[in-house]
Amino acid sequence: MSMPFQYDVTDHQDVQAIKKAIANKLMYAIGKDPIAAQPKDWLDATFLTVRDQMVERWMQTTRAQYSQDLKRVYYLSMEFLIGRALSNALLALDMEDTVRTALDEMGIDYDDLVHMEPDAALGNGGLGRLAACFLDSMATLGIPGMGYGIRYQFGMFKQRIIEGRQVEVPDTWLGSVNILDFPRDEVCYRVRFGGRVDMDGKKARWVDTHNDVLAVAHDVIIPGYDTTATNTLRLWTARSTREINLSKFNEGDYFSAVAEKNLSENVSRVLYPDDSTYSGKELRLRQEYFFVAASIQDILHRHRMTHDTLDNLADKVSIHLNDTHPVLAIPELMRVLIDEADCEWEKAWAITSKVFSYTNHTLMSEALETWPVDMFGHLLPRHLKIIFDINEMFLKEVEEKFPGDLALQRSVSLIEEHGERKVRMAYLAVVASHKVNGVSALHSDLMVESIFADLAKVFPDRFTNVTNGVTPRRWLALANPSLSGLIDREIGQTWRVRLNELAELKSHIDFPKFVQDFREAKHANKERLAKYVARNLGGVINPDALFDVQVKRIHEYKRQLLNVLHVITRYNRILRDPDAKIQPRVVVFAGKAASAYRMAKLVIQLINDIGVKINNDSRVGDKLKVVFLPNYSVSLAEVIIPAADLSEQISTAGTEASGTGNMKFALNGALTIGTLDGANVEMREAVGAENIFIFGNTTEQVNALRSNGYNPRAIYESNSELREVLNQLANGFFSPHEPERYRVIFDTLVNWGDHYQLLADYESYVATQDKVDALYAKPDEWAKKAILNVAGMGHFSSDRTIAEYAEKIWHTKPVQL
Ligand code: 26V
Repeated sequence: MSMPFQYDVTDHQDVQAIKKAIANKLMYAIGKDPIAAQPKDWLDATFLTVRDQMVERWMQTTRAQYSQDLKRVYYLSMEFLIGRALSNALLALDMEDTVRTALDEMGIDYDDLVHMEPDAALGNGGLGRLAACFLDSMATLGIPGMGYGIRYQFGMFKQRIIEGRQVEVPDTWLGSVNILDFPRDEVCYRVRFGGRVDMDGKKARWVDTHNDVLAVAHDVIIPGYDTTATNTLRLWTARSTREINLSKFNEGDYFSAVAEKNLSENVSRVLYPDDSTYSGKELRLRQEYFFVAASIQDILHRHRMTHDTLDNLADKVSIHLNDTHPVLAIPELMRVLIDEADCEWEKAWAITSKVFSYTNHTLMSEALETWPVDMFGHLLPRHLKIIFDINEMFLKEVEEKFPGDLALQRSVSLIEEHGERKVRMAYLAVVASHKVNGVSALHSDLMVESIFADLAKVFPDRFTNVTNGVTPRRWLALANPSLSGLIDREIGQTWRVRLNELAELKSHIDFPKFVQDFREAKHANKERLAKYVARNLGGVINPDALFDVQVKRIHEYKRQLLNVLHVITRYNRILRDPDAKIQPRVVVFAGKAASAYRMAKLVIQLINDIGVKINNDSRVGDKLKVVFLPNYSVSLAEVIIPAADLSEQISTAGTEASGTGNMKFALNGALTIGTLDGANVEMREAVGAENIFIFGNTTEQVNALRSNGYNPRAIYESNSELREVLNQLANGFFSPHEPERYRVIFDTLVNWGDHYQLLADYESYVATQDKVDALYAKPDEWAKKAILNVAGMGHFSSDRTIAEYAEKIWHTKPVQL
């Protein structure tokens, strides 16, 4: 097969060819004379050059996927936190050295250039980053997989810290030109809203819709690592069906002329609109329908290009629901099959319930989506009717299996009946999917015992576990060149695609030179982070101190506050006995708080306040520093995680579904201090209980305390070190200008029940931190345990995770290239 390329793919190693290509792009695509080009122009020119290489592979893969008529996986997600694309593409294509040299010869610094690229921050946290790791693994394994999501004009907000407080700033990541994606103006679908259901005999029709909007595709190339296999992330952007209202424009009413356009295009404007108001909530529902309606039309269109029937849809298509946000895809597929393709209900249901699978990512009740029936019916009347019909059919099935059990029927109904009637999206997902999985062994068990207990009675075989994983390409090879170079030297390079090979490092702990080199790699990463801190915050941190790191969304259940209680405890100990020998530590925090989450924002402010106090206290010096790094993101994680000695994974047992940061840290040679929560449980098995610091109550103990009466005040009264810390919060020790600032934290913990049981775990946490210090004082022993952590992370590659999904859930095979 020969195609007309600008340059041959076999030339890609050739520095001269790359130089020429970049110079050409600079002139002919960007329109800049190299003499006048700005750094951003060089970035774009380099990007375009590399993109050309990806496009060839992309087209080959697409052709092969069609000709082999493989089953495709569609991963529907409201969030994709893909981070920077250029360095990742260069790694995947093995072009980094060539491009580095080429740029160097043109007087451009490679590292400066790749770091200019803004992150595509189309997500919040774990769920969105997991989706990005999955895309990487699907491409690398050759699974014919495609992501579908929304191309938010403003993704996750940028976090600034002003006077210790989080301030949210819009992230204008799209910038002036965007060359990451290919706009597909011709791939455009109408998405309808509102209207009513018209019954024509037994046949329903959705009519009189208004505020329709167009969904236009933008394709992002997802290169596989060390393979020609290349997949697509298709992101939808909203376009008005009418550019401007000409008659209003002609009347001189310019604002109303474009108002309608703006209104309908709001659908892809922001990630997580403020849903404290009716219109905010409705916008979110609109977003969810917008992206799944476009995706379903697109999926069916692609199917019909090579098949003349929808009867075999379930053999050729798997649609995976990343949490409940895309669950409207279920009634939408039913609607299209019944109303537009004239399927009988039974047949439509048979197809639909084979096509879908669903992952639950949290047990937090506030994150379980429900929609008021009234709002739903206004926006999507036909879908509401379909959901009622599904519910009727489902409750009949329940009645047949458990005759007369009305309590069970009420409990599993898709409609919540007490108070305002609501549609339970998670239940709809369970009823319509052939498989439902949790994201760690513990979470999958808890899911079946708690939120889905009654549904599991009805569908005992439907529930399964697939433990999360992370891509070793981004999270070790890209983020940590010092360590990955060392590993290459020891065991070769193939761990990038067979992460289990890291187990070979176990025996290498007996080679003192390797242990020494490992320590030096960690030190280099700590210096890199120290430089980042100096440049961005102006503070000095000592790379010889223990780097103790907690980076993740700020949430009460993740218990950043427990970490803070320990930090203050250390501070008090230093002041009490200034001459005592203590292990110097730098405690690093980063993470965003949801803009309406008061308590989480207060915790950020507290961290910054204690930082000011402790970091400027001359009695403390290097013994303790507290750093809050603003604007946590994928790219910042790539700098922080490789520098960590200690990884804080300290959620209340039973609350963190899996965690994926925990895996990234251990893979980069940090030791974990953690509770038996989420994937920490499986990590302990993988690295050995002697190589991880586990503390605190188990899920059973947490639950027992909750049901038998938990008395945090008694703990406060009986532990003098803890009492001192909590009193300091209550009396304004860290906020002398506003002594009442942290009173609410004191009350939450001591007087209002301490829902996440920080006080219950405090003593065990502090005692375990003391053990951390003791081990750190023996650098070789510490390093050996850290190496055993790296060596034990093979299981936590997202390649393993995706292979499990492909086998157990999607039943799909890789493309042959
Ligand atoms: C819910 C909400 C509700 C309020 C508005 C903002 C918002 C944003 C996201 C969500 C869903 C959060 C679900 C989530 O991210 N779960 C995380 O998923 C990770 C991947 O499976 C897992 O490792 C984490 O433990 C889990 O918290």
